Amino acid sequence: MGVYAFPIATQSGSARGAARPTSVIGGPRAGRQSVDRRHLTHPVETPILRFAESASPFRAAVIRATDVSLPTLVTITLSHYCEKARWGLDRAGIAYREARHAPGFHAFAVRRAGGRRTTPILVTDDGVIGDSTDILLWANGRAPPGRALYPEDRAERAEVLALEERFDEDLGPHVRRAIYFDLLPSPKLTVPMMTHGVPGHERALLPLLYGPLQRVMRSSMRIDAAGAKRSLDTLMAVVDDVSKLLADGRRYLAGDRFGAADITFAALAAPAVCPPGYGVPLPRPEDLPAGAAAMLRAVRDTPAGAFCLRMYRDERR
Ligand SMILES: N[C@@H](CCC(=O)N[C@@H](CS)C(=O)NCC(=O)O)C(=O)O
Repeated sequence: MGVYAFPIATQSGSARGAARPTSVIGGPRAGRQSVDRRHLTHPVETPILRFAESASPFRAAVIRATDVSLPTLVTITLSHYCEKARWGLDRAGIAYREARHAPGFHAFAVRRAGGRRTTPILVTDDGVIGDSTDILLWANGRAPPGRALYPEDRAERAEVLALEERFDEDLGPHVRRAIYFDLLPSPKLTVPMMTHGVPGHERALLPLLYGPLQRVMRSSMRIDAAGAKRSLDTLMAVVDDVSKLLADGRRYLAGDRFGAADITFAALAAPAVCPPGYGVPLPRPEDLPAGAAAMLRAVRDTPAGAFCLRMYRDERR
């Protein structure tokens, strides 16, 4: 997991303040003391952070004297683009808090935080960032030495960005459609994943709203048998290309260091591979419906599938 900055005493600030855009990118937030948090790290799971996010009656008084306005990552908890952003922030050593939401409910949170429609969005003192690649680039600009996500060399960086773009366009949406086609009919599998870490009212309401939500998801993502089949072909073409790239024995997709291309491929392929260590516990292969189980075997049996599992095992920290 990542690190977070230990709360620092400032004049003002609130835990919730982080969820509201108060400035535009590039403009420093008025009246706020600028503190470089990069060297003030602390394990993310600490009593003070749990306390800061709790409803304790003592919290307000403490918050008046401390600044816990970390960047807030607003997510659909299960989303693989959100997993990409989480992984990038963790890897770059950026302190942040995550506001997880169930699909459907995310729309209110995104709107409230100043985003457009999709998650992830990152609310920072620099402004609201509404795309996973932009979040990784922002994190890269703030990463301490040794934790960069992109190479400094222009040509190498362009290669990473081209791979990232390909995965964002040709892998992410197709993995999502293919897996939802098989999983949406099984709320027993999907509801626990969709509600992992979300607010209590969303967890309580999602099962009741599951029918309409499923219909909206099916129509907005055009999830049907023909679409799922086309998506499977498209995603397997990307998987084949990645397997070819790996055939020369390279350890990472671009250059000799782990980075944004590896994060993007592994995170966006993850719902088809079910690696241990994903931000939400994914089903065990033996619990998957037949179609999803066949896809998992097909992807896992390739060098690219093995690469995804290795990235989760060795680099998801
Ligand atoms: N290009 C965007 C894609 C993000 C995306 O498609 N997010 C999906 C979740 S996987 C989403 O928020 N969908 C909800 C909606 O469209 O309302 C990125 O990289 O951040």
